[in-house]
Amino acid sequence: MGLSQIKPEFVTVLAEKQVKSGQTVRLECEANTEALITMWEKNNQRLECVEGKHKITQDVKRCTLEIANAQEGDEGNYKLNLRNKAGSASCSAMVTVELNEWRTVEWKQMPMIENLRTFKIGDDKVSELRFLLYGPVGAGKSSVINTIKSIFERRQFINCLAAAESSKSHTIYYEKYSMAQGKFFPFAFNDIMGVEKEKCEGVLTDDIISALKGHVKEDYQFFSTHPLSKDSTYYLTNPSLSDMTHCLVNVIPADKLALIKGDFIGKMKVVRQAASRMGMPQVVFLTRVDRACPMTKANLRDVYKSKKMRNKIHECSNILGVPINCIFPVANYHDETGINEDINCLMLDALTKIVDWANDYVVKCSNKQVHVE
Ligand SMILES: Nc1nc2c(ncn2[C@@H]2O[C@H](COP(=O)(O)OP(=O)(O)OP(=O)(O)O)[C@@H](O)[C@H]2O)c(=O)[nH]1
Ligand SMILES: [Mg+2]
Repeated sequence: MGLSQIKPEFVTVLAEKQVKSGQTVRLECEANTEALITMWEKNNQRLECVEGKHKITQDVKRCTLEIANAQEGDEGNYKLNLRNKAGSASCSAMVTVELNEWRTVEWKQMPMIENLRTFKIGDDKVSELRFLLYGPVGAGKSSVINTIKSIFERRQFINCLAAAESSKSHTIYYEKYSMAQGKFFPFAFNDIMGVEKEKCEGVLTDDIISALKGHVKEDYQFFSTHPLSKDSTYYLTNPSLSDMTHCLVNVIPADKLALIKGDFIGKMKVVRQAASRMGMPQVVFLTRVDRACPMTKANLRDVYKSKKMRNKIHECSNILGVPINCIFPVANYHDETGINEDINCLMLDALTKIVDWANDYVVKCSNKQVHVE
């Protein structure tokens, strides 16, 4: 029997490839016989060879496909079909191309901590920059506060009660968590009741807007049934710039983006419009990244290399209408007992930016006040 009559089989098969963007992918395998007709496919379609990009070679029984300068578009399932008069065989492999890091983070915490420690607010009358955390129930608002406080205290902080998973908000009081240690770290975070899916539950939009304007006193208990009344002892009639929120932080769980819709987005838009009218900076902390992306869970430093996270950030931007550069994926302490520098750095990177933006807002407002006086 001539060689060409042997039914083709693979002696070695194509192997899955994961390469960095720009690298050359080399797919190769060996058949049991020569003089074969070969055909390469990509995603079940005949591969259209592009000069300078694809190079197909056949050296006796060895078949090779090289893909130069791999880019995202080169990803896919590559299949090699072998054929002769005696029969056919095929094998395939996935090619994935890692993204180049599309945002960089300084993975050293001390320079960022030092920078925040010595931060000077642009108006002497404002002792703390105030951030209001706002978002769905169980988004990780309280956990963000615990994580930031843990960074500054250099030990795990759990006073801001984070809850087990539930559909009802665990946080119901308006509480302020100051980061200040003496005159250092002049930042405060207000924890607030979560927004629930149902119309009549969770924090009311009017109350959030009152909190942005500085009308809500600490320890006020939120009610889903009625907003804070102007007659209440918890209503601050003439808030100063220090009482106001200086940056609205929308906290959104990356692993539950699909659940954020309808009524809920409507509520968030009203709040965001109110903040926009005040000229207040607004950002998104995209939490629970470890639950949303296995690559990020395996190594937090890959968060800006992960396509999944990039897609989540784009999806979040589309849903909420917040620009991409105002969306920060963050990880919170949740099951760790020790301090983790990567968790700290990702949070500090976001914090460093929002502190500057909140300070710009304070300076803008205090200039306006001076102008009016
Ligand atoms: N895996 C993981 N879990 C997180 C992360 N952040 C928060 N969690 C968990 O998510 C759950 C809800 O977190 P909370 O901080 O209580 O959320 P919240 O937004 O304050 O919730 P309410 O006050 O009830 O509205 C808790 O079980 C946290 O441990 C994170 O980055 N990764
Ligand atoms: Mg909470």
